[in-house]
Amino acid sequence: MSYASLPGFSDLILPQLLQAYGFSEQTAAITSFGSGLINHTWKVTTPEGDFILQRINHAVFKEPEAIAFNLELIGEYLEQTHPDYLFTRPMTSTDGSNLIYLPEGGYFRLFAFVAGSHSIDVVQTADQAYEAAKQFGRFTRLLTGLDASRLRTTIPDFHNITLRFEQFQDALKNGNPERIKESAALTRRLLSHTDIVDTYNRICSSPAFSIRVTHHDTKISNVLFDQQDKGLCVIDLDTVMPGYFISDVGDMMRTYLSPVSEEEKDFSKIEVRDDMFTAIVNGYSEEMRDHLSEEERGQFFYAGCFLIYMQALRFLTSYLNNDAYYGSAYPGQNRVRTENQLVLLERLLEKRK
Ligand code: GN1
Ligand code: MG
Repeated sequence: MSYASLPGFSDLILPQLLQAYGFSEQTAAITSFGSGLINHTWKVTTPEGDFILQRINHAVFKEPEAIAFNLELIGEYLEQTHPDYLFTRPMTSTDGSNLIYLPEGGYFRLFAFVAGSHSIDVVQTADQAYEAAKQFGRFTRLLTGLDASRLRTTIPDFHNITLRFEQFQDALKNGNPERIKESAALTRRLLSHTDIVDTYNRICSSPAFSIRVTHHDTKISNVLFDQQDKGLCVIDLDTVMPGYFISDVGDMMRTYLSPVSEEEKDFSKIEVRDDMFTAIVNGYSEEMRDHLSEEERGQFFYAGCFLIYMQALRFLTSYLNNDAYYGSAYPGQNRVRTENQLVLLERLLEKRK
């Protein structure tokens, strides 16, 4: 067996996992895979085929069983109603479990690697944005017949911006005093957009906005594409929960509109590409048009503002709390990411007209 970069793991964990799924240690090769910050992912290559192994971040997902439950429920439903949909369900171990717990390693699951598929890390063309938006819309549409309230909530209040705002205010009171001082100008800029929170509260109390099965992590790397760059399906379903469409559309806006990511330190490179905005609206609407109410259809622009603002709040909250939750790869990363998201929000708001 060969492994490459397995941070934090003793040499004992992976052999145990391979065994749990019935693979031979001698012939399996494991490499780190993807760029997610929360869960860790590996690709497992074996003579029987390729697989994706993932460790669930238990600090973030307090009840990994809730994820396993949701995937089973959705998997069953899709098998009955849309058997052609490519749904990436966790594989069962030799003892019939779809979630493995190892006391020294945490929670793991394994997926078959979808042959012939690839993912994209950065949106380059509007066609890619369109295809991705269509896939996220399709996922929600195919599940409209499944009562979303049957799903378990894997992260409580994940996209509740009212709570995120409260957490930010709490960090302003109880966080690291030096960081609070240093972030005063950023804080002022953030506090000038609280109308975004007010609109969210109106949405929550409006009967025109429906709770649906929502993905909640619609970055482009969570879509599988075929060799012709057509979307196949969505992956990374841990945050699939009941939610509003603004979450999925908003996170696409947040991550596809600008040619540079949330990590970019040169804020002059941040811009809002009109063709990406149109591609997201068209791709998502292609699937969801007949399901969205007129009021919902009027909130595509707001969706972008909502998600970008919430992310800025979450990054600064993390920074003020000494990088709790997100961690940081270099000092100040979460402050830089906050300002990046704030600039993106400002650029988007300039387009309102
Ligand atoms: C986290 O680790 P990753 O990239 O899948 C976060 C998202 C944020 C994103 C920002 C469970 O996602 O909500 O948008 O970081 N996921 C969780 O980089 O908190
Ligand atoms: Mg994720």
